[in-house]
Amino acid sequence: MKQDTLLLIKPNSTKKNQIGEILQIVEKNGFTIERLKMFEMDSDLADAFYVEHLSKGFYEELSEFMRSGRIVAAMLNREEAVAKLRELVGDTDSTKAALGTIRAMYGKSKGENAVHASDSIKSAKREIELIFK
Ligand code: FUP
Repeated sequence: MKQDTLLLIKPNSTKKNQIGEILQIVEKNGFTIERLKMFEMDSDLADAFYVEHLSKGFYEELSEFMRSGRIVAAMLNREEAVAKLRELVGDTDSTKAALGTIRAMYGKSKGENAVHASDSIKSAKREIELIFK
């Protein structure tokens, strides 16, 4: 079934001029870019986007990182988009991500992991609404 998911290219990657390369990988893997947006997160948007992590010890660092530069959001469509994008993005911790995944290629650590990919159809709907509203 065709579905939409959300990819965020995080500030560490936009700073290194890796937007084009990452979008190219995504397109080569069968995803169609339906919507695209460049923006900066403020603390309200970071709180809303990562609401499940608000009470975690790493949250302040996560929020600071997400507010440290420009972000590119891409709404992507393909068959089984949510699961396929998670597979292409790799493990949260870039140092543990499988060879060939976007996080292995462009990420540095668990925090600075280059990209975000929605983890379920429900999250994708919520995140797309939040970012593209
Ligand atoms: P993911 O779904 O792979 O993006 O991972 P999570 O939803 O578990 O975490 C969201 C973001 O919080 C990660 F991209 C990085 C950050 N994080 C940390 O910095 N430390 C942690 O221990 C867990 C997550």
